[in-house]
Amino acid sequence: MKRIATIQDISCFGKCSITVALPVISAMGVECAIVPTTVLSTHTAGFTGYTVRDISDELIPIAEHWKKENIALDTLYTGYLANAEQIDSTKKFIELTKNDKTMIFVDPAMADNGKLYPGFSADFPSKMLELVKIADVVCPNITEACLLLGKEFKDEGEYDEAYIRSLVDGFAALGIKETVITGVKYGDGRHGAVAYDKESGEYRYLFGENQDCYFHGTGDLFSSVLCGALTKGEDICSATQKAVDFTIACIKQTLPDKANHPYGVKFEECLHLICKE
Ligand code: PXL
Repeated sequence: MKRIATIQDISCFGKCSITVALPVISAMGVECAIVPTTVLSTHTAGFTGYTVRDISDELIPIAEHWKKENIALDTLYTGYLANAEQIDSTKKFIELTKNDKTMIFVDPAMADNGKLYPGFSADFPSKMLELVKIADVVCPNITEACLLLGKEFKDEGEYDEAYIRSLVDGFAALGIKETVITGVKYGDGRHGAVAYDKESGEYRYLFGENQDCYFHGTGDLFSSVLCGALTKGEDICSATQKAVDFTIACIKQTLPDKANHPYGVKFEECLHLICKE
């Protein structure tokens, strides 16, 4: 059985980060160890007055204990991190717990729709870039890719394939082996992700049907499926297609229930789609 350790926050309510990664990765038949960095009453997008407790001073003691126990990790998967200090601790955690075969998977979850999430200052992306640079695989959305690479953000309808290609090339130039750009929508109804494998030079579009709506937490669902499938040994194209298909299935499952829309997608009712055969 493969083993992933994921380093991100616990948002007690709101279906994102660890509360998504743990069930999704487990359903895929991969062990998911968790390293919580912050406990929040809810996520920060759309709720106000949420509570926040930083518990990242536990990261290094946890890593040192795991090292002593010789806990071998196939993948280290990082998601939302709340501040620059957590990025420093996460880098140290990775350094202490990885071995030569561990895949470093970084979802630089910090922004969407052209804007940083609440609470991040403008210099946060340059700090996140330090983590991205040590990754084997990254899966930013277009906003995150632009902020990390210092490129101009273009909204849906304003970009073409050459623009998306320039983002992928930016990550390849940093030495990252596999890049997946999420949330790519072309005007012809194609909506999905672009995957690039530096070694083979293969560059592919993996599209699904466009769903004209926004749900919080779908980025975390996407990256959890992608990370789980890559850890199981799937190639980047089939792993990305699996993540696209699952995310769309979860959105479709939720669409008819309008009252529930602010509370994320009903991924629980779709887990059977990714269950280990
Ligand atoms: O889904 C990313 C995410 C994770 N965790 C917290 C968040 C967000 C996005 O806003 O606020 C706490």
